[in-house]
Amino acid sequence: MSPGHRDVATVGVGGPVGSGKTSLLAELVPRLREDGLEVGVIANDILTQEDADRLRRRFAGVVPEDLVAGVETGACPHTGIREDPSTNLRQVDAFVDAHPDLDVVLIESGGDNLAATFDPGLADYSLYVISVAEGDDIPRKRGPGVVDCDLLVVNKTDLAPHVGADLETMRRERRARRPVRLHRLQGRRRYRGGADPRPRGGVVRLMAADGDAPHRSFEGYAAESVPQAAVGAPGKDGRLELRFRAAAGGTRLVHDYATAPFHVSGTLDHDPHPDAETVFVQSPTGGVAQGDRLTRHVDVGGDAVAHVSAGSATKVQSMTRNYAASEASLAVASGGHLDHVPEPTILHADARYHRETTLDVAHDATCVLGEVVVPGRLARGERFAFERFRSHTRVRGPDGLLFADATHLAPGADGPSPDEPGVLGEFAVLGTLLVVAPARDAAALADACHEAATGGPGRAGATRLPNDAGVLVRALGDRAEDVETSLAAAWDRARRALVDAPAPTGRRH
Ligand SMILES: Nc1nc2c(ncn2[C@@H]2O[C@H](COP(=O)(O)OP(=O)(O)OP(=O)(O)O)[C@@H](O)[C@H]2O)c(=O)[nH]1
Ligand SMILES: [Mg+2]
Repeated sequence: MSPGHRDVATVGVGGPVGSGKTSLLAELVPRLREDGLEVGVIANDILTQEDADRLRRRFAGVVPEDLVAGVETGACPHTGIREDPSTNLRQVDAFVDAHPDLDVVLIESGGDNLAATFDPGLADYSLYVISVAEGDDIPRKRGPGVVDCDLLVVNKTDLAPHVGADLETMRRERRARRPVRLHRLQGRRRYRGGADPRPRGGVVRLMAADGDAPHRSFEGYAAESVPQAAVGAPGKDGRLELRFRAAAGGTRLVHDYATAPFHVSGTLDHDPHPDAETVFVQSPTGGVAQGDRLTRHVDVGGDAVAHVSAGSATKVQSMTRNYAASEASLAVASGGHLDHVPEPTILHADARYHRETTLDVAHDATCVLGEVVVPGRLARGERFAFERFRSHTRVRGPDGLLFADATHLAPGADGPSPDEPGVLGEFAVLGTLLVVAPARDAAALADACHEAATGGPGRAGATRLPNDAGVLVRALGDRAEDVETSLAAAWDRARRALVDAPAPTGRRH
């Protein structure tokens, strides 16, 4: 039978014994379910149902029991996935018969050697999982399993220092052929469903985001252990949750949770909007350090108006190992409004910082997102001495992605330097203000923001966002204050249009 006969995608997961195939499925499947996909899982073992039983227990309540099946190959595992895949194909058919809406079936092969590949009639796509502990020369040896897969997953990166494996070599060997993802599937907090701070998407995107590296360009850093305190240690793994709801007397902060380095000391009542609630998030530590993983969730309920800012600039400290990452997931329900306009981010020499922001807005909700990036302690003459900064923002409406915006600056790497024309040119400081308002007149809003922003000392402009989702304001300047002044003027104009009140002025400009 050819794959076209079934209306379901099949993905094979192959790899040597113990490399982490089952561990990968255990992480992947709940996320695919969260993405709204109906998933079936087949685990091939030589003589047992052990992996299938393990997965059934793990997926209890997430995947229906009859969508997790074990296939006992009874012989060399590759026989069951390549020479005679009929048992696996029958199982796929049984899944589809019982669950006609099934979207994807993941098929774990029994652990085998580097020659194992999937019959193309069985698997439309294949992932091949190897472990760092098997030696860093595996990719170079190029067995068909490694070469013919669609994605090579190099797992157990945590063991690299102990077995003397060079991750950079493993990645480089593969780069010319198939994409490679470096992973550590063990020792991470288990994903248990519900709000997932990590970004999701198709299988490949999922995997890219699933390991420690949030983006290809950070994979090399992700493999470096942090000498002073492990990733995930208290204080390095900060979490902030804020939930606002509309109440009789105006908006209320109904839930707040903060672990170091985040600190919330209550709400402020200085917003010119009569119903707004303001939270300034403080950071009692000296800034963001290597190995830090910070997540923030801000949830604004229907008709609530919230303003979240920071008490001071975020200083991203110099780094010699690993990197720092910050993820924000923001949501604004119908009729609600959020201003998320932190103080500037200052990238000290050798800083490596990844920031990921996801915003979900109801059609008639609005949000202003601000970001100012300062490339060093300018007063000390430190300018573009950081190593890498990437900020990625995705904004989704009820029907899916409205737009995405990415800034990626790597002064020390190949490619254009940030101070070249076409990048930042003669300017140092970069500011972005996203005015998200899918139900509003984007053209009028863009004109108003443009006029306001261009009155300042920096260079600024505003333009409509894709899908008429709102307005993007960019400002460039020599000093943070110049850029902040332009953005504050645009923010003020936008806020008057969106919620009929000026922007708060509690910030230094
Ligand atoms: N140190 C470390 N151990 C891991 C990692 N991922 C998985 N393991 C462990 O490696 C062992 C094998 O993992 P499995 O997921 O069962 O591997 P598998 O490829 O499914 O194994 P077979 O199905 O038996 O071929 C288990 O003890 C896992 O807990 C990792 O990233 N780091
Ligand atoms: Mg297994």
